[in-house]
Amino acid sequence: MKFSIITIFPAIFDPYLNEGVLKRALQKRLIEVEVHNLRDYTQDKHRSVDDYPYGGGSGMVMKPGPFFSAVETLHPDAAGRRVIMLSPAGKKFDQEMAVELSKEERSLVFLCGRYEAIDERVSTSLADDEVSIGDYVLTGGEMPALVIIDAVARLVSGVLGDEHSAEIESFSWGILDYPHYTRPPVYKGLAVPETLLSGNHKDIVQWRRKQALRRTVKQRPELLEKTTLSEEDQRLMREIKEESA
Ligand code: 4HQ
Repeated sequence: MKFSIITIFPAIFDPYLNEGVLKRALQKRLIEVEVHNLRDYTQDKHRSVDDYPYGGGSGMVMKPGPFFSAVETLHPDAAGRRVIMLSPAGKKFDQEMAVELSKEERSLVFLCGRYEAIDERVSTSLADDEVSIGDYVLTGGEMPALVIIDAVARLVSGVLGDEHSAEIESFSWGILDYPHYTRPPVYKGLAVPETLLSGNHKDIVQWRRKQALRRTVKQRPELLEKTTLSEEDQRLMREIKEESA
């Protein structure tokens, strides 16, 4: 899986990519990340990437030229690239999009903007997708690009150990995760739920599923609209409702 990043702050990326799971994935050549400085694709002696907005108003706008030059120079074959512009106006990134992107054969090229905005012609005529990581305003597209790369890279085969591969395939996202515990069995008077200490695997699986459903109803009920619950899940849901009644 190949990721390419275009930014005026290339130094942001190395520290994050060179730790943990992503560092190992890079070492194993399961993913490849190139970081390019947008200013290398400017023409003027000041290497300017922004200018005043047509029509007036506050803030600066990123010029289209450097983004077009960077993409066309670095990825001249349009069929081999998928250009993703980070913007709060984009489609909201979620796990479903992460799965879709993880199956992409083309290089994923991330355009990271700074300042007030990027000239509209970048989104309409250079980017294939405009993506947002959430409804808040950041100072740049660099963290959104890292968020997406992180979520996509862990879905690439071999990046997580086998211990986690079942989780990726299964239903485990769509509803919230169940609560996790480790030693000690009692900490500051707070006990681990007894089912988890029982050694009864069937009971544990059912307890976890019910907790996951309970948590989802309470904290993220809208997630349940997207999911189809099994007969067993529906039974557990009835139990949850009766318990709270
Ligand atoms: N920005 N999801 C403004 C974001 C953002 C987001 C990126 C701020 C682009 C110019 N990007 N720049 N939220 O807030 O993706």
